[in-house]
Amino acid sequence: QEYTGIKMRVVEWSDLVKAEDLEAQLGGRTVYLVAATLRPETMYGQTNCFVGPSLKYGVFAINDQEAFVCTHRAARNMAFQGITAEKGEVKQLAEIEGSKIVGTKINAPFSINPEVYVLPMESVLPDKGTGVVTSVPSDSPDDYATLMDLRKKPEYYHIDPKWASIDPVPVLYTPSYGEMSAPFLVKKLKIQSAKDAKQLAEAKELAYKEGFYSGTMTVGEFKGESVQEAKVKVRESMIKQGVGMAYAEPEGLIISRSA
Ligand code: ZZB
Repeated sequence: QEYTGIKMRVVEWSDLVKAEDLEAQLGGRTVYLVAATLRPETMYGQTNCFVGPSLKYGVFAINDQEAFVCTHRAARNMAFQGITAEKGEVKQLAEIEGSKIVGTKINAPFSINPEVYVLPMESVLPDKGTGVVTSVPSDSPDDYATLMDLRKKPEYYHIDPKWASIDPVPVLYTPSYGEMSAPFLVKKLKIQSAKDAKQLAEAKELAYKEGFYSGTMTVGEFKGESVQEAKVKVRESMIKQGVGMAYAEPEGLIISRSA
């Protein structure tokens, strides 16, 4: 899989991370949460970012200036893809539990809402992408369903309601589902919560297909262009501006997908 890695700079750590006193271990580096996405053209609609609350994340030195927060597995992949200063070398500066990262304020590149918060998502897979998922609730049914769950029960999820307060932002139009595919499909398939995994998988498939083949951008630099065209252009633009990078997942290593 060829993902786009999105660099989400830490603006302010959560209280729990602050309490850990990480600074000394970071050597003055700027820290980014790195999210892996297949939909760079939707980045205008980021409203938050997700981590798995029970997953372990590392802070990895990429060079002397920058450090990335992601899973160890992703850091290792990056080390072999020319992303780190030294090939094959994984330099972990610190370890943080996902639940502690929740509440961190980060920058969301290209988003209409440039500052967003990190929220918990139980369904984040540890062996896919970077373990960090940027959230676009207008076009990702999983993101929309999770955001609605969090808003319904903030105490239960140990979040400040403010962190989940940014509403979905329309970024593209499709003839079948209008300007917000995810809320439309969640309603249509009668999805009640993020736990309805089967229907969510179906909604995701439908949203992907319709967006890719029939979507038109309604915001951003490539407004009016097809999603198919914009996808490549937004990606290139993010890479050029230093807020995105190519990140590949080695094929055939996803054991759970084998026949
Ligand atoms: C932003 C985005 C916007 C995404 C959208 C999707 C959609 P796939 O097709 O199954 O490979 N993702 C990335 N890493 C993880 C992870 N570790 N655990 C759970 N989800 C993860 O899915 C790729 C997408 O799954 C990625 O693209 C990411 O969410 C999420 F409008 O990034 B996406 C219809 C989908 N729309």
